[in-house]
Amino acid sequence: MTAINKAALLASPIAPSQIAQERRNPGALDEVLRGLTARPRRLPPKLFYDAAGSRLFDEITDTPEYYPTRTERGILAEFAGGMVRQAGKNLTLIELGAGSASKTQLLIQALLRRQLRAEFYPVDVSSSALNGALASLNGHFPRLRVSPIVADYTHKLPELSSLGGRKLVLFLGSTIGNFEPEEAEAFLKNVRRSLSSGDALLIGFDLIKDADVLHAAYNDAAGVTAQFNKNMLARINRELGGTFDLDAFQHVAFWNKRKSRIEMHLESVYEQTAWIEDLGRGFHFEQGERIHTENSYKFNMSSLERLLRRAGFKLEKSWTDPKGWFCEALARV
Ligand code: SAH
Ligand code: AVI
Repeated sequence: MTAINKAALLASPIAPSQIAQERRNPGALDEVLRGLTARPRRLPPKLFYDAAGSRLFDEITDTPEYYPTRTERGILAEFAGGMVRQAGKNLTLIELGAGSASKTQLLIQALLRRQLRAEFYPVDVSSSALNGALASLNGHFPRLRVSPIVADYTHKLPELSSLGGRKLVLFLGSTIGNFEPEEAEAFLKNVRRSLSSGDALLIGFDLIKDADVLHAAYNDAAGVTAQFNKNMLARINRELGGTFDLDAFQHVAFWNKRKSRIEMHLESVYEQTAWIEDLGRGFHFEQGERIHTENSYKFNMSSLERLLRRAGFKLEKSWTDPKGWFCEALARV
């Protein structure tokens, strides 16, 4: 197997192996300060994903309650061949927020049935997730060249236009739902600008469903989602010298039907002050005060089509599962 363990030189990327596990993280300081001084308080979901958070996300996907990953995997297992065929010939794959890229293997397999060689550029803010992706691809696809890119895709998208061949950008898992609606549109416009005519986007959308199913998916009985949520504070403790007591905050997740989103918060169990050494200040929390850590928007066919259209993409074909819980959409520039 020759998955190439080196970073592609696209957007000043850093090879995963070069990332030192540092306690201090100056890049996160501004965002943490802005978020914790805002009212209501909030922290950006990308802060979930250090090594521990990426591992916890993968554990979430194995809980019986978290249906999105296994539902999307089922759709890919059945239709990957048709998706790749629809996207076109001689494809280069780019995956945004690839994580461990476990479902992507189904598309890679389908692609390598149609073309002799392929290039795969998984992009993620989490170097440990990309290392995991490399490790699991390693040995399976001798005709695939893998070039991981550690980057925050909201700051700078890789220079996709410099890549050869027709591009197929993957954005799986309904990660698009973690953006606010106007951010999602701006983000997809940005993706479109970095593509050429004929290139395609394959994007997963979690669909609106029974409130109990949605609620359970973000409140699993084993408490993995709660740990994932609290990892945000654990990470501030590790990397910014914070003193957050993880037992003094509780995981709160609920379906907000009016806004069509699951909201995740961390709620202060009692009145307390937490310090962040690198910010040189404390943050006071009243009992019951919350930090809003994530929204996970859910879609229907018309809202996802509208989002794609506003971003300059044309929905060409879509695939769903028998229950109609998740939708994989192929959109063209
Ligand atoms: N696509 C995978 C993983 C989804 S989890 C799946 O479908 O299972 C979301 C992934 O997006 C994580 O791996 C996280 O590290 C990554 N991510 C979140 N915000 C990001 C950002 N701003 N830039 C790059 N990657 C990001
Ligand atoms: C990555 N993203 C689509 C997940 C979601 O469902 O919104 C993150 C997650 N949050 C809690 N559980 C999983």
